[in-house]
Amino acid sequence: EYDLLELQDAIRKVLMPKRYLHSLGVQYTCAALSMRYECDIMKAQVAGILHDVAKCYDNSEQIRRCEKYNIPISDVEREQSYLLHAKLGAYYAKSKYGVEDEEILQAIAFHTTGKPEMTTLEKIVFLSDYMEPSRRMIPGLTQIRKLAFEDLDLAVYTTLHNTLNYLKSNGQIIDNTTNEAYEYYRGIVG
Ligand code: DGI
Ligand code: FE
Ligand code: FE
Ligand code: FE
Repeated sequence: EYDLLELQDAIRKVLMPKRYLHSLGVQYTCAALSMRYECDIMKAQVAGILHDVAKCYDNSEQIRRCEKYNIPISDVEREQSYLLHAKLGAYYAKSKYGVEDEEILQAIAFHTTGKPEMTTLEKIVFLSDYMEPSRRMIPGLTQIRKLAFEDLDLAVYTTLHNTLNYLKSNGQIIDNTTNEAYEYYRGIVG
């Protein structure tokens, strides 16, 4: 049903080379984690290769396109409009790349913020985005890369924890969904 070579080709055409390399890295990291957690390897790879498809648009263009397609924009998303590439990406995955699987679309839509009660596939995409091989080194990344293969929920929690600390130390505003995801995973690993 899905043609990964065709999707890779399409993504290579719309994204900058480094962003394309990142997308390939997410695709293959999704495959590896799906093997570990017995998730659908094809579905995870489709979500992985497509997850940043909307990164080809700048911030104001993302707002413009979300308005055009009636994708709801929260106050935080209007302020930090790069967050919209996740929901806009899910929209394009469906409308432009023919993905109809709701779980894949949700995994793309929530790959930046995460959300409470993620499916295994959603957790795999969220983590793969953070840990794929070409991601530039940040504190705690080495630990997360190992932890992801040992305890999926603890890795999701630790990633949210590190991301929130990073955002807060930079005075960035936090999306409700990111906070809700953090509280939820803190509750289940704590
Ligand atoms: O698109 P990528 O760079 O591959 O990764 P991403 O879509 O996960 O975006 C990562 C950035 O998003 C990272 O700098 C953390 C930031 N982020 C995640 N949740 C929030 C957030 N930024 C703000 N301002 N608020 C959030 O809730
Ligand atoms: Fe992204
Ligand atoms: Fe991310
Ligand atoms: Fe990404």
